[in-house]
Amino acid sequence: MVGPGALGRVFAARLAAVVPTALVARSRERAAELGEGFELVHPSGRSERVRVPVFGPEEAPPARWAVVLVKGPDTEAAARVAGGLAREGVLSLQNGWVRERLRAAAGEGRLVDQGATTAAAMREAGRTVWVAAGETWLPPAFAALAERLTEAGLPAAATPEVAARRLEKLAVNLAVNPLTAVLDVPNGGLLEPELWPTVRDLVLEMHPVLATRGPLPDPETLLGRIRRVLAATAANTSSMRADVRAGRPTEIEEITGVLLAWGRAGGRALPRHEALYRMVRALEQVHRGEPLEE
Ligand code: KPL
Repeated sequence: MVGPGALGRVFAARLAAVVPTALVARSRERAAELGEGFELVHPSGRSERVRVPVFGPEEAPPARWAVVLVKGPDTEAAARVAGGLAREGVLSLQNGWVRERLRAAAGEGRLVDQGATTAAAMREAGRTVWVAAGETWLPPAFAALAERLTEAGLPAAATPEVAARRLEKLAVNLAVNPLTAVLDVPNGGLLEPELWPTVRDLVLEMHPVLATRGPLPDPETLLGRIRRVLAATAANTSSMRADVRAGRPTEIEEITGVLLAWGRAGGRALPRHEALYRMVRALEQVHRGEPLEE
């Protein structure tokens, strides 16, 4: 498991119960810290101390599969590490549209692909909180890995429909992540009557552009799915809100940046998404302590 963020830890902890699993951290120092173990709070509220082997990128042993669960800006570094370790394939389950970047960085002649997951986790007061087991979709070539994930309590399916699931996950992230980051509200806040019309406007604006990239449910069905994700993760801080608050780089490029590029390629303006893109970029700067340009 390359990427020991909240979701990476949950996946590693669960997989370790059914198959030998290790985490790969960004450095040897970080690996030593994490090797001490971490507290995992299950969706039921039960808490356990988890220890899985953790390695720095240079020490990690070869593996059958490498699963990448990093933030967008770390995609290339993680794909290079994963590509060097995995004998059978590299699968990313991270947010954002990064399939081509992963393939380019992981190296030729390997099975490298991106799936999608609605599993959710967050860090809270030093603990890793597993919010929802969700569902995970993998490309058909990763069927053996899907079986292990399901055994580990993370329901997963290897399906030819993975492209549709990836696009739908991107749509959810486009509607939820930048808005929660800019407004500084938990996911459930977007269900409030004052904010839901804005979610609807974002979906209506992006739908024609996303629909040129693959199969996508109609806007009302998509809104229904977004509503369900928001209800299931109502108390959650979205990953983009968490990144902004912590002064870390966000995934705005891999999420809204990708949509805006598709809009430009098709000659379609996306003023609402463009505005959110600019606001998140400005927030990143402010939280880094950099002055905004005149
Ligand atoms: O993927 C997510 C994220 O925060 O990145 C959602 C689905 C919005 C859950 O918080």
